Amino acid sequence: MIDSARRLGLVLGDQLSFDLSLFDALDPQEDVLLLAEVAEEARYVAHHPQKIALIFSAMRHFADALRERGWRVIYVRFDDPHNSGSLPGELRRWSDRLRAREVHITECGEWRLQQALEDSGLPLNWHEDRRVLCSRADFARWAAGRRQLRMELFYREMRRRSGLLLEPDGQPCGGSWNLDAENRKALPKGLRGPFPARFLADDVTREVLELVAERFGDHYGRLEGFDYPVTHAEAQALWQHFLDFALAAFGDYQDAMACGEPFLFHARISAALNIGLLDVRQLCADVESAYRQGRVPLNAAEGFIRQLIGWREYVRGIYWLRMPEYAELNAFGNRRALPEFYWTGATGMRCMAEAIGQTLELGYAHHIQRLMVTGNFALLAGIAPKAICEWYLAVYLDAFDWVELPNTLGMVMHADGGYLGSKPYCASGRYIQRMSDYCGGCAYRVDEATGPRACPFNALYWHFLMRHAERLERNPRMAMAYRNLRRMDEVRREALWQRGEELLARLDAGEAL
Ligand code: DLZ
Ligand code: SF4
Repeated sequence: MIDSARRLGLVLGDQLSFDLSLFDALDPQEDVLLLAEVAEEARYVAHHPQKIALIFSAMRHFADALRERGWRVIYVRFDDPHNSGSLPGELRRWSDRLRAREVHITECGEWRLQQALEDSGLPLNWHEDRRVLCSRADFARWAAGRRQLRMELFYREMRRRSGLLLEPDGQPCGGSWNLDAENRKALPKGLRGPFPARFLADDVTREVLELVAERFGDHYGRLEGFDYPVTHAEAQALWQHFLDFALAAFGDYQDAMACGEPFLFHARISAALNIGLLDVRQLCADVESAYRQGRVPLNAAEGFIRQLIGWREYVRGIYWLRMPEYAELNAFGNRRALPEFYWTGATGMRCMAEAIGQTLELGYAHHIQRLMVTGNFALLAGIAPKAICEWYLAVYLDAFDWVELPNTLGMVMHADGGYLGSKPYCASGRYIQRMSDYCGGCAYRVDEATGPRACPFNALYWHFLMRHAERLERNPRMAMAYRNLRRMDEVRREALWQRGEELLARLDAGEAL
């Protein structure tokens, strides 16, 4: 029975790391750590049931592991009758009850929660989250005085700072910083990803699964089949599986998509990484040694490291630099509601049905499915940024606002007007056809742009270009697209516009496409 503490330290559901800076400030003998399952975190969006199961189970396992390491831990379960339902509420309840003189916490990933804690009036001592390579202050220093923030420049800086994949003279291994152009091979027919690593539920997870089934049955997404790693050891096993069986091909097929292949050569570690079960420095070091030992090609190693120390750190930096006003941006003035089929997968567009279907089943889709299928559709269809951002935040197991918001609002929707990405990632059905085997079995025809059977991505793509010409036409990276548009005769342009209008009207009428 823990009845008093000098200091109370709060560990959040995405801070399940043994090297949290918070632990340095506390003393296992005299101080107490608090972890709490609370309704406010579980319900602020309708998280995928597997996401709640992952976080609750990983939190329970982590609390046990901390106790084994000698910490005094208070763990508040979701169905505890005294549970106040919020993290500020639990902090107040326990700091009063234990008569704690100080409350300590590692900085939050999400602005929303950080604000709620700051507004709580509790005497908080904040600690930097050193699990990220680039702190908020570091990023602000890098960004200061720059007219444009470009991922590429940030990434080079991070490569230099971390020393990853550098030659002794400081130049990048292989002579170029970014091998993105070598990450875009289409999947050869019949090539399949390795058999996925699966993790069976233990007693702790089984109890959590029962709780989630009972209390979150109203959230979209399937709970059955949950097989994610929930401990550090399991996450490490998933990582090792990727190093052994997938990394070598990851480079070539990073952007490929195939029916019935939700993971291909992707690591599926983002959820474990984002809640703290894996360490970004260790992952990068492992990938670098795989390359140096000749086990994987450079395009795989560089492509993977770019995602971690480039994109991931870059979006986190932008998030903390620009919140809270970033969340309100809507450069195209989009207002359209999110179509119902995002929550059900019931659409004749096979690419969308595949990406959404696996999302509901697994809480996972890889970056090109998110960017170029569900994201591209939302961009072309003019969905309100808040609605599509909320969808991504809810349905993906790895989604936390700091990573989801800039990726969706900035990169997918271009709603920040080009702050994060220099051009919108808009594409017609042709891109999806090139990168996947989806189009073959689709109800629509990818080589048609008008008429009732024409692939909706085609007319919506041209409609998007036409309706936003004023904003986009002068963007040099869009020049080719607008040249193609201008080359069309007026009748063709009009037919595309009409087909686009018809598709958008059907969406507005609540019809599935
Ligand atoms: C996502 C999530 C969920 C579903 N539940 C909890 C919870 O019950 N307790 C908790 O501490 N954290 C949870 N989380 C993660 C938090 O939402 C996450 O730590 C913050 O959003 C990061 O600022
Ligand atoms: Fe998607 Fe169009 Fe291909 Fe169908 S034809 S799978 S809608 S890109």
